Amino acid sequence: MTPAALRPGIRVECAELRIVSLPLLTPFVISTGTMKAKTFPLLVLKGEGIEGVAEAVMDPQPDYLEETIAGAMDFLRNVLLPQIVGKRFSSPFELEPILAPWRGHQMAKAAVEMAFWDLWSKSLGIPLRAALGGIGDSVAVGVSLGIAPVETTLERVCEAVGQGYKRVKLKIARGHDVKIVEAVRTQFPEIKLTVDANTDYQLSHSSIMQELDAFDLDYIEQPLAYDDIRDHAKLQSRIRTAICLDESIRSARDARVALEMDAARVINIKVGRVGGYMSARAIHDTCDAFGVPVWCGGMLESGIGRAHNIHLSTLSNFSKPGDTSSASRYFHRDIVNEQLEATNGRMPLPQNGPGIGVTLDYGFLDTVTETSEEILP
Ligand code: OSB
Ligand code: MG
Repeated sequence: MTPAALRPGIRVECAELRIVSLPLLTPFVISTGTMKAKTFPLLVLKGEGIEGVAEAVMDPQPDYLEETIAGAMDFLRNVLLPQIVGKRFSSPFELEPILAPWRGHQMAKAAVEMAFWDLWSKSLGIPLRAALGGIGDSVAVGVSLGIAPVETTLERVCEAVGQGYKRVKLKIARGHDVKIVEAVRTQFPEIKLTVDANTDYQLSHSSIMQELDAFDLDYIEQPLAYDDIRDHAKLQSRIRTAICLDESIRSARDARVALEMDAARVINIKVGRVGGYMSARAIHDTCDAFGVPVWCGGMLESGIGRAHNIHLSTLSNFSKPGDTSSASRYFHRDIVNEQLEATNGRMPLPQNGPGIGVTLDYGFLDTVTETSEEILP
């Protein structure tokens, strides 16, 4: 077989960019706000009769990180896609000189890179997992439960545990922390339990984090500011529970700095947040070198993003359960033809063809598409 690098590659003939909106079955509440629908840019790169697909994970408003859908659409439409469409690339690595010079916009860049990885692996006839270097046909997953009253939370935990999920993550916020964790831990003494504060605390709240030490949490995710690493190191020195960073890690350099400072002992990788698969793999490898486990986070993605997440999670250092739970927990109906469902806490790798292994249900997609445009050379 000819080495991939010597093959002619694939020409991106055109791009289709949509905004899609799917209602969520249950509003998802975190410390920064409530999501009632999942609205996202969907990108299809087309070439040589093949389609590479990805979704972008920024929110309409800059409440998780700085990017917004409006800003990303402008950047994709006017800057990134015109640099890609009409060109031939022999591998995703050739996108780097186009993507790297632009500041920020990790989620927009990731969408382009991810769609191309899908297109490229399809052109090679291999699963995305194989192109990325992963192994296995399923990945361990847990659930992420939004902020809710104690009774509701206990019911949701009970349901997730009954379904066999490998870990339960509770969203916390100031005033909604120790009591809820205590209630869940008391009723479920054995489960793997974590919390995610989505940046709601400051170093002055260290005593609350110290109280959480009593509940044998696997980690406390992103307690402090999204743009901080240093204070997380101070906090880590004051508590026994591992800190897991999410929002604060956008690059392999961020990961190295955080691990050198002992600001985190676990890292959540979201391809969108870190600017694509090359960056995600670099973070994965950096963590591996430090002996630090990673896991794959989620952004309430549709089946497209979910499929990407599952393929990424097959890399060897994804050794803690990820957030890619069953799509039926989020949506009445998905935009892909394949139903992505976990059984007994394992999500099977979608394998309906090469690449991401899922296919768009165009009939349904059209009914949930708010805008659609084509970018030609
Ligand atoms: O911090 O991981 C997060 C959802 C939206 C924004 C931020 C986060 C989340 C989740 C959901 O935790 C994970 C999922 O179920 O996709
Ligand atoms: Mg998080």
